Amino acid sequence: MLLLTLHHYPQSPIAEKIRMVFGMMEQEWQSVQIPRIPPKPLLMPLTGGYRRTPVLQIGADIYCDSQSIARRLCNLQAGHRAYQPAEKGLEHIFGVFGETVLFNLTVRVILTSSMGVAPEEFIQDRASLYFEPGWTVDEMKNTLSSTLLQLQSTFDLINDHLLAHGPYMNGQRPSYADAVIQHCVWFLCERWDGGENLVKPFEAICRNRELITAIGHGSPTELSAEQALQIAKDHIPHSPKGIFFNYLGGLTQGQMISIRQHGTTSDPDVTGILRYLDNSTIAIDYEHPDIGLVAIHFPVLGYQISSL
Ligand SMILES: N[C@@H](CCC(=O)N[C@@H](CS)C(=O)NCC(=O)O)C(=O)O
Repeated sequence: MLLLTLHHYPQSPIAEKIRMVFGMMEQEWQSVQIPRIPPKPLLMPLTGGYRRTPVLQIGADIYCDSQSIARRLCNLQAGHRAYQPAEKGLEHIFGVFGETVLFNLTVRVILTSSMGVAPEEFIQDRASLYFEPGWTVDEMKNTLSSTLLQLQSTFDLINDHLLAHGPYMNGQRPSYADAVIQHCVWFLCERWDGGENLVKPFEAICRNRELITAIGHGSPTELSAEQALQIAKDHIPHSPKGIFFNYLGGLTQGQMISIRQHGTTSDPDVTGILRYLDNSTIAIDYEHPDIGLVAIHFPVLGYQISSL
């Protein structure tokens, strides 16, 4: 049985979401630390150029983006502890809300309040991923109070739900949806000195935070990036091939395509041969001289997929 390997760094909130899910799954996993900003030379052979965090590796199958990681995990036996089968659809829908609304607002607060404090190179890099092109420091600072109002409004919705149905989003058992909330609460409280005060009035969210924090991260062991590359080299991809999508937009299995996170110009295109496509997931075959063939998996939602 192949171990799960997470490529990440401790400060990454989106990696924290996956680490929380590992905790719910009581999962053993291997932890590879990657740099916080490019270059990431020991990650690129696995991801074909995708530079974001986290990335999950299972042998020579590589899962980019927390959505595609979530979908892979929920199909594992232990995944049922974090994704009750009957709730899977709602869990993923909530995951999209988490990324597009909750995380977006949170990251704006953290980055804006880090301006002039965190290294300029870091701010510039992250702003190119999360802010609109042409953003200015003044504009971000002027809109901070409105961003905070929106964030509180989002917390209010979640808090109401937890008061009525909690202590977990799904009722009596922890699940992915709790990690979707709590990685943002964690980010806010770890990295912004106003975080604790902002969250405090939302009592059901705070209770949920205590419960999710107590679950922990499962059982990680350290692995070097070189060892992770060797694992990929020693394996071939095991994920299925095929096309299972009604509307294909002209795509055919075996053709060259490129994939990029939607809505940013600073994420590179990842190119490879279309291996698999269904309503939620797309995978390409990608060959790197150092490690041979890997299959790289992305979510369909949120990604720009183009024929070459
Ligand atoms: N849609 C992606 C977003 C991932 C993302 O933006 N992660 C942040 C870290 S929390 C990142 O990649 N930052 C830049 C980096 O690590 O190079 C996902 O859900 O995994």
